[in-house]
Amino acid sequence: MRSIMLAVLICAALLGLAACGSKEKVLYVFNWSDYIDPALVKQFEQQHNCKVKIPTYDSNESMFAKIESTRESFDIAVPSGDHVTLLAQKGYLEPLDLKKLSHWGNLDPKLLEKARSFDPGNQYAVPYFWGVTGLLYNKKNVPAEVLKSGSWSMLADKYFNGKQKVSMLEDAREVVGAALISKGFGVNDTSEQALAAAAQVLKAWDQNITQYDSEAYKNEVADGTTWLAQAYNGDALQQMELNKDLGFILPVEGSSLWMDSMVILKSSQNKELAYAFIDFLLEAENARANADYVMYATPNAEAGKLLDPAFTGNTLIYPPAEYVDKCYMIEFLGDKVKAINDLFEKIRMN
Ligand code: SPD
Repeated sequence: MRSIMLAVLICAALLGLAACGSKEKVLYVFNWSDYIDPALVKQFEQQHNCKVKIPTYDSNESMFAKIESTRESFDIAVPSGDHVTLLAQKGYLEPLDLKKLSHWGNLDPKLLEKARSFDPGNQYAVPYFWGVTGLLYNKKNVPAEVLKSGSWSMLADKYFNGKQKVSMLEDAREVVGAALISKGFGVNDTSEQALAAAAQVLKAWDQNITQYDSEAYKNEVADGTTWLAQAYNGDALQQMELNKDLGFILPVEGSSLWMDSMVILKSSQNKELAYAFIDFLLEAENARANADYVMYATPNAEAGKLLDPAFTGNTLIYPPAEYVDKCYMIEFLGDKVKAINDLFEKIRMN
């Protein structure tokens, strides 16, 4: 009798262990919205018998605030370069073990070098996509006459006065950056002279701006609620795929330039799965499919070889070198960023 009971107990314990072992793991990837191909996520879930949850954010600032308050909630995040530096300085990032990223070699060495400007030694960040910021418009609503300057200054065009049809991103670095560039300064210039010039421009633009927003405008430019919107290039191109009346301008004065990267949070409870996910996205064919879906420029050189030449030849995704020369990488500014944030708050709260 005693041996039967013992056998039952052992079986129950083994079954329990098996049930625990087979419990589906959940990977939390904190990402920008519209920034990953859902088919790839599904494929990874099937391959790894896990669930990938992708809570989203619409600015580096909100991503950072959330990570500060609930760090253990996420395994991977996708900050822009300046915020990679900030997260690393705060000690929130896991140093990369490149032995666990078998497809790291697919990354373009030139872009890895660029990434070292915000992540010395490529210690924490796996470049994901890079891009520029410009102006999305609806041809049905904005006459060619207004668009022809190709300049940031069209944000202040009198055509829009009193119409409540213009928006800019909810992104201090992008909004103040655009104003700085329009006055011939770089996006990282926090000198008094530069910010005073930017403040003047922003006041003029603000008369036409209805909202500072990075999400709603995507549908609103298509449906005519908004006629002209500052936009990240890939987000604009995703909308242009759906609506042939939309167009996108890279302003003649130049633009901001940024690179978003995947990082693993030190507090992640699922580091092995996080590595597997990043490595999966680094595989050339997966990186190709992802770029094709999100319409941003990939830093994955092997994926670049697989992309349609119409994609890599699209100058709104891969601007020509002479345009890139007029662009400024958004850099980490430490405490100096406060002057930019304060100016943005002052303008939008006005
Ligand atoms: N929907 C994806 C948006 C990606 C934007 N990248 C960040 C740019 C920050 N200046």
